[in-house]
Amino acid sequence: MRAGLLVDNDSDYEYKVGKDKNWHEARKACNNWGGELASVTSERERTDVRAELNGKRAWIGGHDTSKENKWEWSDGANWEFSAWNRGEPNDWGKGEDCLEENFHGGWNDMRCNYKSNYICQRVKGASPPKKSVDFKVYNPAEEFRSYSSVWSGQAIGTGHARSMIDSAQAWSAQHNNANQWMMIDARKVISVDGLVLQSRKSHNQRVDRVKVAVSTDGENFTEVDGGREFATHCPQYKNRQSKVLFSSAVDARYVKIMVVTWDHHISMRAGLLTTSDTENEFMVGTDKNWNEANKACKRWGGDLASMPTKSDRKAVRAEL
Ligand SMILES: [Ca+2]
Ligand SMILES: [Ca+2]
Repeated sequence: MRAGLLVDNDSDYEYKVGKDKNWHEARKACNNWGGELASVTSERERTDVRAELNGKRAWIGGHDTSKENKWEWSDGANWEFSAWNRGEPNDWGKGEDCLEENFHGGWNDMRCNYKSNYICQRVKGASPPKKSVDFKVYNPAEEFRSYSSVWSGQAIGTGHARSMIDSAQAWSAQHNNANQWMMIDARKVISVDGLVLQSRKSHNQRVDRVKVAVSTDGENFTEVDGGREFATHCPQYKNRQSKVLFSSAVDARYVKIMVVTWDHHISMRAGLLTTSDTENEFMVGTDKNWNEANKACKRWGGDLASMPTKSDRKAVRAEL
């Protein structure tokens, strides 16, 4: 089973061979086609891939760009098979961090900027994804985030309980185990296309794989893409944002990001990718006590107005 993709039957994949791209360009071309550089996790998959290549050297999805000699597949599949040539990988010269097939019959690590052939794989019939530029990053305030546990039990919005994209810290869990999660409240039901993620700003701590569950009411949660594990591709020590796209948009107000694997410590920052309008809308009513007003707002699909920031208060006062 390829952990990075939904299906577990090799015959559900199709391949495409291209040429004259470096590894990163090749990966992008595969993404634009709706797939990834091929991952090769068994002798049988290798036979399929080599049949497509017909003897040509080509990039496949393996790389050790996150950490020298820690090889991984760009589609998130587990690294559980290899077919290195004798003496490889050797990280020759100024370094070789990308994987090619059919170099003298086997695998070779090669410098990633080398222009070569490449082979993509995708789930049969998958369509090219919407461009991530079509989505905007929605980064709700710290007040609208909650956590399974927080380092030192710090309060929401302080210390290690700050998970907004570009926050000075990151959410760090109290415990490192696979029961940890963080949740973002979008404040109303929106269409969520995926996540934007960052590792912790200045420590070698990140989350590598997550599952996602969503809810419109905060009580009944559904796992996105049937419980698929998403590779975060969060670079270490970096502020660079990394995007995770769901196979299709989901309606959600509450988005729960559940940690599966991590590096050093569970730490992450996150926002939502959406095409929805995320501005608040308001409704003003009359003649109710607080409890009645609260109920009326809930029936309308919202809440009594909160104003965690000055600009929120300004918007509310403008309505009144
Ligand atoms: Ca290397
Ligand atoms: Ca090499």
